[in-house]
Amino acid sequence: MTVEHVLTDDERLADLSLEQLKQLVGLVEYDEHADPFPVIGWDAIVWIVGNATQAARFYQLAFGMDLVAYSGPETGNRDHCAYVLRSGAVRFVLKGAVDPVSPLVTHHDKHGDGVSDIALEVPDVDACVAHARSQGATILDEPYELSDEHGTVRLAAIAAYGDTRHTLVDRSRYHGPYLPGYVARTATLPKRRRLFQALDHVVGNVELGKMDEWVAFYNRVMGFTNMAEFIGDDIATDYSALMSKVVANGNHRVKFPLNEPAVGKRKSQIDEFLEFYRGPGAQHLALATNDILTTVDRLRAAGVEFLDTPDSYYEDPELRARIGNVRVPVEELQKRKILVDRDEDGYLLQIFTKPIGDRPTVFFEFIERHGSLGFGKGNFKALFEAIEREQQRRGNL
Ligand code: TYF
Ligand code: FE
Repeated sequence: MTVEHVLTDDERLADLSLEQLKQLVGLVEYDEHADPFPVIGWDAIVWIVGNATQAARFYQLAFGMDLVAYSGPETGNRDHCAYVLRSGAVRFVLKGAVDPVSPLVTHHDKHGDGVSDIALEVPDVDACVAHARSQGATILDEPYELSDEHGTVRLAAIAAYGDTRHTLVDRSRYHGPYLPGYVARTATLPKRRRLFQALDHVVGNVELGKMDEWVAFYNRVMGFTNMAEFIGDDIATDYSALMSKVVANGNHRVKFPLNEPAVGKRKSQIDEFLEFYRGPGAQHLALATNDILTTVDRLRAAGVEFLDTPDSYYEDPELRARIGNVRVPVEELQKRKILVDRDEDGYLLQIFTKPIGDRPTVFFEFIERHGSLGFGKGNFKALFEAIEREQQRRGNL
């Protein structure tokens, strides 16, 4: 039996239709009743940063996100400031320590700015935790509840790669702006255009030899299945970069590519991440947009820097023939350094930022899907060469 898709509250709030969402991130139908660990979708990406007050401004001013909630000393939270931002169905929570002995200080000291929690919305927290425990997962927080005048949320947390965690959230009985402890807060900024509508995938970098272990973790503990795309030894040794496999939840809203470094002649980009993040962690977040040209123009105008793509990429006759016709002339993509990939199902447009913080660690991808359910495998050579040029400029290659 297949279950019809339904939109999550966040997607409905963002005025997305099911058709739009299918196009944006690629959804599939599946039998939820056979799923040992049902996941509705993303709940939030929680960041720990050195200065949440300034980072929140950056994501509002440059990424066009909206401030929706806040927690901090003014609301009785003496440990840290936390800003909740939205763009379409995407929710970021930016946390920065106020108390000099906050546990957030330890996390930031080790990792720099980064993702601490990839939180997922689930219909039954207890069932997920029971299954995870039976499969040997580390339960970081046993199921617990938080309540305020807006209702009750049930949560738990399990450990993922490195210091990354998955908080599991049942917010079906809650109607507040984020979680109990947060107050609704908006900012009076000029009206900005929404630059992305949904989160497409979050990539994890793990140590050499650990990729298959983490794929098995997501298979066993969270019932995720493997997607077709993978990067094996062939690409790894040719481009000295990485090996990669992708797992997804039942409906494919949540997709996790997992990378490990390849042993090549040079220092892999994944080794550089592992060195500067001091261990495994979230490498990039792919944000889905239905107008990547405008998104890139606005981001560039706000000072966001992207990886460069040489003109030879667009002039390559083999690539031209392979990608065929896309919705705009290739020159429009070339002007903006946007990459194209095509597979049996359709095509996708994508572009990658440089690392967004001080350390050469986490960065963003913007992606516009037109049928393709892949991750841009055809672009790996051009992309990895661009990443290696940056690595060289940083003196890490
Ligand atoms: O998510 C992916 O798999 C693609 C490809 O350092 C990719 O976006 C993989 C590794 C990387 C950059 C992009
Ligand atoms: Fe990606």
